[in-house]
Amino acid sequence: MNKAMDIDDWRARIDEVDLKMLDLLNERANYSLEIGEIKQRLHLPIYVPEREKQIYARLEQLNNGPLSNAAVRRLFERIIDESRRLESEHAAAAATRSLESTALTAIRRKEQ
Ligand code: PRE
Repeated sequence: MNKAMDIDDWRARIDEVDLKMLDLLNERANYSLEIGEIKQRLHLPIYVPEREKQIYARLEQLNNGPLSNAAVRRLFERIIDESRRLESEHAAAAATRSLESTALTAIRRKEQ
């Protein structure tokens, strides 16, 4: 009984942390979308391996465990992978919108 209550307490704490992480992950994703828009304007590539290496090196230096550096790296590889995916999806959506608007303008001109 006590054990079960203990587990529930820890699970409640995990739920709280998960919620904070969810907010932070979405905050991070929003920042990467901002970067993605700047990159689009400047025609820069989405994937910047040197920056990713820098992020892993910094986090590995700051890591106090119990997660191993390899585990931290794996987690952030997933996060950054999703960040790149989001930037690509937004870039593709923006390119589609721009194409559609160019096509619409051409059609309207023809109709005049
Ligand atoms: C980010 C994503 C993709 C890049 O390869 C490097 C880093 C990241 O999620 O941290 C952000 C980003 O686009 C950038 O810093 O250039």
